Amino acid sequence: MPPKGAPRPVPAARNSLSTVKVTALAGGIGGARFLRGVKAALPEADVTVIGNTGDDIVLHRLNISPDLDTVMYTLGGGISAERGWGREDETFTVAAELKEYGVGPDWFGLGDRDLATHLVRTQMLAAGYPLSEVTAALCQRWRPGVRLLPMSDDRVETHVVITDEQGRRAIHFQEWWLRLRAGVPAEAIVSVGAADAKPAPGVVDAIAEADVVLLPPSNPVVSVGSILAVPGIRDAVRDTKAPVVGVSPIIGGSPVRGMADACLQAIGVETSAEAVGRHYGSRASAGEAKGLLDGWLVDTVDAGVTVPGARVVARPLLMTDLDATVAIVRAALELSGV
Ligand code: FO1
Repeated sequence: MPPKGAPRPVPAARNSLSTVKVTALAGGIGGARFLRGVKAALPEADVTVIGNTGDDIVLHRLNISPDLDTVMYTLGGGISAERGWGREDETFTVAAELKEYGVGPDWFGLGDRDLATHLVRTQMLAAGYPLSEVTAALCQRWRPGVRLLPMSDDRVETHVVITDEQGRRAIHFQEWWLRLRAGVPAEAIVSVGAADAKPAPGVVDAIAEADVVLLPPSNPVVSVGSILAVPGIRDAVRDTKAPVVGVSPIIGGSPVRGMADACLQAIGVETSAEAVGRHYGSRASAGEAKGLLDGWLVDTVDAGVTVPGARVVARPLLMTDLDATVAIVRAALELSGV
């Protein structure tokens, strides 16, 4: 006990794990599923999600933010369980009518309910609201239970350089992903506009002031990579006082979903838990080589993987249901030491 009259020690800012401040850099479907586990594991936590906007696309003059919507719908209870994107109980009447007019593209599924989200976002952006305020307004309806911040209020779009019968050209990521199913090799993946983009308000602080920073099993190139391409965000992760733990999106040499292997190939990174962990790098490395990770969670089939300078732990990583996802989140938090 302190001597009589001594100032009473200030109680710790948080008195239990339940008020922990968690910040996650998330993409679409995999990231959103992981975040459901974060919310279930830490119902009282203060969770900030920095969402990827590199997938954003303008179609029919509508501003569409696929990864922000996937997180918002998944955590807000509106997501299509079957598709993992777009709305539950969805219809595609408008899309069918557009097809009748021969107005494309037909490779991006525009649902009727989903269209309302794009209409609200488009008119708010046109009125001059920044994407971060538009996202907050949309979340007023969906109440995802996390603070969802776009990585930037500036336009950053992922484009993919390919060579096909029309020659060498850059196409929008969504066209490569959905029309080509990433079947044509990506010679380069570019975050158009990133160099001039700024982190959205609150993004850098959310990383700097977190008790733990998580890299969910999102696509390391077009989701996590796009977020890190916004100047200032990579350094914020490198320099935060919070432990940084990533969860491998690759299990046994294959991506769990999506086509992360096609993206990794484009940047010359092998599709393995070890290669992705080393691609993110360790914060214990010095100088320019300083990476992002203190801990790297891999699946049990990848036990033995090493990331020099980071602690690697092997646990089952398939998010087969909410309980499995909660177990993964708990393992990541344990690895972080929070
Ligand atoms: N993914 C598909 O596989 N097919 C689609 O037609 C499709 C439409 C779509 C519409 C709105 C939206 O928010 C997401 C949509 N996605 C679709 C998913 C999206 O392409 C991907 O989730 C990300 O952009 C990549 O992670």
